[in-house]
Amino acid sequence: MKPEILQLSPILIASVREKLAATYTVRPYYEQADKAAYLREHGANIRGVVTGGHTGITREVMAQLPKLEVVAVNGVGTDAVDLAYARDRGIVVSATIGALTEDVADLAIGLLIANCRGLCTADRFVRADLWHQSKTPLAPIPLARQFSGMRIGIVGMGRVGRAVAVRAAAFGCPISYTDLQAMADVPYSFVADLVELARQSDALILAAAADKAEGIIDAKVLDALGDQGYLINVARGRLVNEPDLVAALQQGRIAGAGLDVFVDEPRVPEALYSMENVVLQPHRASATEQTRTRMGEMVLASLAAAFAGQQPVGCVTA
Ligand code: 8YV
Repeated sequence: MKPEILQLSPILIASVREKLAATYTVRPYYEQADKAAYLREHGANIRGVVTGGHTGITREVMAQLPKLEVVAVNGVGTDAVDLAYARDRGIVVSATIGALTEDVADLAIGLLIANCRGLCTADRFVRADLWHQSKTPLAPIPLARQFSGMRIGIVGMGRVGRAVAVRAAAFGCPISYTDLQAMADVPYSFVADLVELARQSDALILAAAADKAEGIIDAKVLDALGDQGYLINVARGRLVNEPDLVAALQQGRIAGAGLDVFVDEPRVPEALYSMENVVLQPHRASATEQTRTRMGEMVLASLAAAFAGQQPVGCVTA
């Protein structure tokens, strides 16, 4: 009999879906209207879970899966999984570590360039057929902020932070960073205090895990970043105090923001919709064919390893 898998979020790559369905009995929890009833019906037989980084799995759901052996996260963040509870129960949790680093770093730089160069505003200008109507070409669009050479402050010098730094350095950007401690193996300046890092930066790029860093980007940090500064978030929405960010943008206390993640996805603060100085994405940093295929293959490998009694690559509960 095929092991039963509870699927908590969709998998967008057909070949991965096919392999999953060929090897396991897949129970698409995320599609169910009555999730509690679905768990009552199938929970007792579930041996594996597939979920997304942002979705994770609650302790309450795990508690209803008495035979659960493995949670394979189709993402790198495990902040939405109760790891202590999983460890206590001997449930293996794995993440797709390393598979999405390049894409997330690419999007961070893309968001910053789009934001400070006003790409979306200028795109809307052309689409609205305003270009040929204006006497002075580009007159209604303010001049942009140069990206090359910007002082970049990276919050979290893990895999993604490092990949962002390599890219920004290629644009001639001086790099500083903050983390729990200085890293001996990176050539960038360490600034222990986040407010000080913001003060020294033209753009802050968030690449930190959210587990113990909820709301670290607040009014104080944003004011230190200042009215010429940009905030880019490709990590987790809850690193940012969202009302503080909205107020800072509304009042021109920072220059702009590029956001791929939000506190309560898919809800986005409505005030952002009409702002020209923000670029918004629906949590898409890892959403390329190549990366999602790699991630899906890692999920399949994690399930196979765990059911064979081996430790999956990307295991975070060892
Ligand atoms: C993914 C993420 O979009 O990796 C993560 O932790 O949040 C995202 O990159 C998500 O996990 C896709 O399922």
